[in-house]
Amino acid sequence: MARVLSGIQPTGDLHLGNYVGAIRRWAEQQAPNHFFCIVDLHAMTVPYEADELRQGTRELATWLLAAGLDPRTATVFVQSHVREHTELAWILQCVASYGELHRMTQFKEKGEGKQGVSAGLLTYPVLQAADILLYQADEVPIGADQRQHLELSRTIAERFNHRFGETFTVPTPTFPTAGARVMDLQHADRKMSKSLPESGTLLLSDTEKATEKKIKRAVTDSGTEIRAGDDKPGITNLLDLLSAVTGEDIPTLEQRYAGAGYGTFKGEVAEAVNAFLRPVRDRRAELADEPGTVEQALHEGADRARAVAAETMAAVRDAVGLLR
Ligand code: ATP
Ligand code: LTN
Repeated sequence: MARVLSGIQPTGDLHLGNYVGAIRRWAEQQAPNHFFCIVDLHAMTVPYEADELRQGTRELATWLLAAGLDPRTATVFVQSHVREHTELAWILQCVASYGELHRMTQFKEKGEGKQGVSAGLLTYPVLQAADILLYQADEVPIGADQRQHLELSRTIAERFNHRFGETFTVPTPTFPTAGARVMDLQHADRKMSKSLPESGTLLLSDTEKATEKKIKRAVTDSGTEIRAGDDKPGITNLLDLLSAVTGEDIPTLEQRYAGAGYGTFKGEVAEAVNAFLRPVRDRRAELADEPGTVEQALHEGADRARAVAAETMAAVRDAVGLLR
């Protein structure tokens, strides 16, 4: 059975894109050799507040469990709780080259033209490679935006194996078939994003009322027809969204809403999204009242992750010539 690892940063509130594009798939396919890492160390590469990081890490863990990740099945853990991540990252920094890190699009996007860019932002993808290689992951489920980072992880693994002998599994990225790119409700040409949490972003933490309001205010197109097409980006988005949450295909939905007005359609999309998120939101509210459950899950998760990570690190230390 394939070993799976993925990671998510504890930065900001989760939105429907994160859920549909990543977390839902993690939960649906979870198995005992699947690892999900809350990458708090990655969140330190850009300016942040210490209290918010701590709070965000707890919050994200709560949402992951609420979304159905079961700590009795999969391993959910916090990156900084397993020290091997930073240890391996250093060793891999001596394998990766400055040039290839400097060429990463994320570094250019988040760093270019800014003052006081951290060295951590440059070495970010090496820490990500360490996250993956420590667990000898065969598969890494990610969104399309992470393709380049995964390519670098593969390069680092291959270079290390070539130089020091077979040590790491070379990981393969996997991408979702549906919901890989949920678009912003106000800007139909831009992906829904945590960094632009405006009225076009549907947050998991929004109330049902707020969700409804955002959907009712979503941009629509001229005309009255409910159909998908390049000339109708707003309605296409809403149809995609409805399809992602109901599992019905677009032609079926187009047929159902033929002749219906935008208002009725939006009302039904809002209802479907709220119905879809209700169990997750309810479970999240329950978990908020039992912080011990989340803490316990993270504690056990770290223990399980550590056991695997320690084994890999022992082999790495020998391979690179560190004295036992
Ligand atoms: P930021 O806006 O800060 O870049 P983000 O919203 O893109 O954050 P990440 O933490 O980078 O979120 O990503 C977590 C996971 O969610 C990744 O696997 C990513 O591919 C996926 N994801 C993010 N946005 C979307 C979206 N709009 N549609 C589908 N999947 C998404
Ligand atoms: N860079 C990723 C988060 C991330 C990750 C990982 C994803 C850190 N380590 C390991 C997959 C595997 C992001 O920003 N979404």
